[in-house]
Amino acid sequence: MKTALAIAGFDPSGWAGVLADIKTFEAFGVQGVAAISALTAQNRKDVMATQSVKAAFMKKEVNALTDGFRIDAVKIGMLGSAANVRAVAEIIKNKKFKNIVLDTVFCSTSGHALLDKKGIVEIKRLLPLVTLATPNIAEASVLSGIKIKNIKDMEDAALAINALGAKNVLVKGGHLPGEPIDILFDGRRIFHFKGKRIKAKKEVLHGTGCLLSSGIAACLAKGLGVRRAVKDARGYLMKELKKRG
Ligand code: PXL
Repeated sequence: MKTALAIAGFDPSGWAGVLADIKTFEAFGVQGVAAISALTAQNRKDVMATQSVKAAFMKKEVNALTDGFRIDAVKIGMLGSAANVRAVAEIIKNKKFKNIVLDTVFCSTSGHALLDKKGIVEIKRLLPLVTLATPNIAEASVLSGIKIKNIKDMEDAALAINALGAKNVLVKGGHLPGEPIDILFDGRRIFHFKGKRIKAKKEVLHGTGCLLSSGIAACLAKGLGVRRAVKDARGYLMKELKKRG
């Protein structure tokens, strides 16, 4: 059985963070393990508080897992501090991890900051180390410096983030008006993934980025290519959202 590692925050409500990641890995038939980077106090509506784990402890969590598991893919989610972002870069280099999906988590769906400004600057240094980055519109705007208002801007941002080092970039368009489109740039070509907008309360969408990125990581662990992994993970996400709604 393949194994995927989530390095992410703990959301006790289970729809985001490592709980959601592990559930997703298992749904794809991949064994899930996790190193927690931050704790959060939250329910399905709101984040009340966050507390990042010390970088040295996070390294110990990963070291414990790599002594016993062969890691076939890594999903990186909320990191909580600039020190943790730097530690993850070190971990990836030391462990020579492959199939790395970086969900650039800056803010919760409810609007609570999950990474400070220094951390966001450090995230840029992680980009050259990852297989795929999955920013939403706001995150892609910050990373690329392009204020994204339409599909063309999304494509330009995907190219700009690829130029910062991410081999593949998936810019998620759900926060733009109209039918949602995600844009994948694989370093050579741009692909559009069209979806149907789900009419749901904001809280139902809590953790959708986690499900998508961990679904992609699970597919990469199984040996699928990035484009196919995005397609399958999107299918899984739609099925899960229908169950919630
Ligand atoms: O959905 C982003 C996210 C990621 N990780 C954790 C979270 C959240 C949103 O609340 O709590 C741990």
